[in-house]
Amino acid sequence: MLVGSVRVHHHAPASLGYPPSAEDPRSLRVTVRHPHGAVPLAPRNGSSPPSHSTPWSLRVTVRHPPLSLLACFHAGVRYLHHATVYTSKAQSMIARYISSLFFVLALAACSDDKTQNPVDKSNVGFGVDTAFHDLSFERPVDLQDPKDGSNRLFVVEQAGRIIVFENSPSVNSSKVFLDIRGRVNDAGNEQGLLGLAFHPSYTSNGHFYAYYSATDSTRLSRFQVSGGDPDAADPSSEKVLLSIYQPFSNHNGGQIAFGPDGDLYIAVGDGGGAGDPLENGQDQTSLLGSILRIDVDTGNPFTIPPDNPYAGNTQGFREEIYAYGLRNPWRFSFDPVTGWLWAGDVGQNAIEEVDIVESGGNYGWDVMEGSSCFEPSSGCDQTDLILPVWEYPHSVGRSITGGYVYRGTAIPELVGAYIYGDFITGKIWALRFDGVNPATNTELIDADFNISSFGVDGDGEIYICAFDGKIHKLIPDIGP
Ligand SMILES: [Ca+2]
Ligand SMILES: [Ca+2]
Repeated sequence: MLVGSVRVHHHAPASLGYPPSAEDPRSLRVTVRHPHGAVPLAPRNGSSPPSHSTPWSLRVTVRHPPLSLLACFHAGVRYLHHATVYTSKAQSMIARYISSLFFVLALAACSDDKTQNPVDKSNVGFGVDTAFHDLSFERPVDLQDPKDGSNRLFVVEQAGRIIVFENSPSVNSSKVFLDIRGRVNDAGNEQGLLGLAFHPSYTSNGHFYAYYSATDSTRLSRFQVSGGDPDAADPSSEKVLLSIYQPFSNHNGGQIAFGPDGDLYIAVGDGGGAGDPLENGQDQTSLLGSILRIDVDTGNPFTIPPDNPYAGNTQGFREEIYAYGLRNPWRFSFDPVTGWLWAGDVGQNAIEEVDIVESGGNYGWDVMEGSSCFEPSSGCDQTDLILPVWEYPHSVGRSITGGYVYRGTAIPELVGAYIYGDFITGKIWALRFDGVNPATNTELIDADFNISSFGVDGDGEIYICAFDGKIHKLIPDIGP
């Protein structure tokens, strides 16, 4: 599975900004491609001319491009001079380049211990506090910040309302931003208005997206804020982008979020019923059991990003699919620093899992539940299946609620850790994973409420949507 890759070009454009060497046609250009874009490394001058001018490139696949590689780019750049050879010596260059790459990886992994060590609880405890004492919500299932500088938060109520209020602990009033209860089917426990995403250019275009259950399908729709009131959406502005038939009432997915690439990602469950009876998880001709990716800025109503894994395929696979083999990825998020897509995939009988989702990845369901064979129950073919970076058994929790990588400032011990929880038990954990070494997991809190979702405000602080009707906030607990 291609996640990231390294490309080496023997012609470096001047635009790289490493004068004067960058203007030298003998320079190397090295970029590390991540799923969401390229990051330039360093051009490097040669000391003798290449023997011919045939362009070449080299691509090295890197699974889970290490977090530490990003963090240590600049430190690692100086070691890339090992890659400086010429087109006439391409073979030796490749060997040397690969070894230098892994040298950089090893260096980087060693130099950024914080990405991997378990969260340190020796000096600080962790707690939750009711974030807005005077506000209560009915089955809140999502919390979003529009990133428009307005210091407002938006909470999604499952029955079909979006509530807006000032992000202040003393706030004592809220407004109904959108009420589409008449269009939303929330008859089933997992049905309703499930996800909200503001367009990255919300400030200028006023577009936001909602994912909800209709009669026998789930819909992805675009709405628009009203012309005169920033606290009121225009319910008549709905434009349906996707309508996905749901054979059962459960496993509808729900998260929608824009990635760092500006595309919209949509979590879709396997269609429901125990054990994926319709075998949607492994069926790429079905949108079910997948995370989808679409470009909402071009086309009508959208276009397929050209680098989607099945774009232009001739096998009948759905081109919207970004990754598949998922059971019910109820919540996923992007780490704004690494660009990684973290998902919590709700398990069947035994195992809850955390996945880092890659383009074209097959996350196993229902061949596997977590790292165990499911169908068949033993001896399953695991070829090309991507296993979770973390999982826990049902003795620990019974329904994972995916969260966010903490990038706030109030709790420095958690920076870079993936904060997630369990709907049933109320436990909240911090998971660290650097893309290379086994993940480490630390239980932070055993809360006494059902955790339906997490959310992040403009400061990167983490909130918890709970079925006690309150929004809670993750806080450092200095203790008695
Ligand atoms: Ca099945
Ligand atoms: Ca899986």
